[in-house]
Amino acid sequence: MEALTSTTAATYVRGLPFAHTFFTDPSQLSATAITEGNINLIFRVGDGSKSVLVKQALPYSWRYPEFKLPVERADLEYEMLQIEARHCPGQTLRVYFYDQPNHIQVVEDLNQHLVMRAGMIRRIKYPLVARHIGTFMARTLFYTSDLFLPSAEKKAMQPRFMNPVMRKLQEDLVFTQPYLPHANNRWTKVNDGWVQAIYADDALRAEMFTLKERYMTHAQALIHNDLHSGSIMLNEHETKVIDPEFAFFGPIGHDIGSYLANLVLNYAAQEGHAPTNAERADYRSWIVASMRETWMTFEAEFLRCWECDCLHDEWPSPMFRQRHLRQFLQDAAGFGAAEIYRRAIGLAHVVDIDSIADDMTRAQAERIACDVAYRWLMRRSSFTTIDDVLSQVIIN
Ligand code: SR1
Ligand code: MG
Repeated sequence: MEALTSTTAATYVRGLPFAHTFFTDPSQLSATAITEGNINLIFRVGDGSKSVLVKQALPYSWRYPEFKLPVERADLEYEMLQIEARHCPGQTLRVYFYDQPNHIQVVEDLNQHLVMRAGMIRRIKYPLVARHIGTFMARTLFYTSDLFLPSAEKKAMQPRFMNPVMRKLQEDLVFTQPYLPHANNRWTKVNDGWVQAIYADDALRAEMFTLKERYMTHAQALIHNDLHSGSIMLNEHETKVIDPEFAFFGPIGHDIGSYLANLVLNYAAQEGHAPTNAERADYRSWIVASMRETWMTFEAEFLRCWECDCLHDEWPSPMFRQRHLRQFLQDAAGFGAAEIYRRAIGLAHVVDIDSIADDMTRAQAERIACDVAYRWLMRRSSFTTIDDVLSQVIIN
């Protein structure tokens, strides 16, 4: 099927049997393009009173067409959404219809929600997001790990979620290119010398490649693998995680670290967004508190699931539990560092920082974020509590 346009997206939905039960008058449907993501074509299609989102997987990334991607990623995303819905329905997007031959999903339109990244740029405080995301990560990760799944069942699931092309993309963009001179990398020009120093730092690269190897080989649980504030839609009451097309069996700390890293990126970006020092300090305090609550919720819920839902716990050791949770924390710091570096000096940046108009302020935000990344990366093996992780974030 050809790439949809605003005209053909409305015609497409009008032709679906689903449209005749969902909409009062499908003949009134019209569509507008949504251009926030990097990967898929997305349209809002509505009749004036109700709407859906139409998401089409093309054989390339729509924002970066030079990246060729398998359209079957939409099949994986659809399956992953079903798994997430089983373990954490409150945070999972509802799919109304999946057109498998054309790799098009028709999903609920979260038009009462905002992309979390956009909300954070405006310094909106979300009172429930830490509890929602902490719970989402704990449940989706625990129930797809070896701690819960029977050994054979987990091994049988792994080939289905091999997802080699999407994984290779992240191996390159997150774990390789930002630490070497590469044509894809970009940053604010005044930071030239500082970026060259990163390329010259083989100790940094060695730590990053340790994480890259762990990312590629440590099949702990079915991870979202692109869990950032652009993959979350929310409001004061509700939080939904979207876009799990990168899912594969990987390290649990990756989802946690990626999410926390994007909060750090916004913390750094407030350098250029907050109108006063007081407002900047106030929002940064909220970010740090929310990061703490996210981890505390994750830890408590993960342990609760382990305690309550393992009929035959094959890992009965309190010391192992404690060690395992500490390893997630240290991994989260390492994978979080990779996410920060790649969003500041790699290919795919975040609008939090890129929308800062003044060059010097943007450069400062890049350096604040990467300084946290450096400390997380190089000190992570000493972290035993979330406060150890957060103490590396706070600047005065
Ligand atoms: C070429 S795709 C760039 C990025 O967009 C997605 O959100 C993934 O994180 C990917 O690395
Ligand atoms: Mg995405």
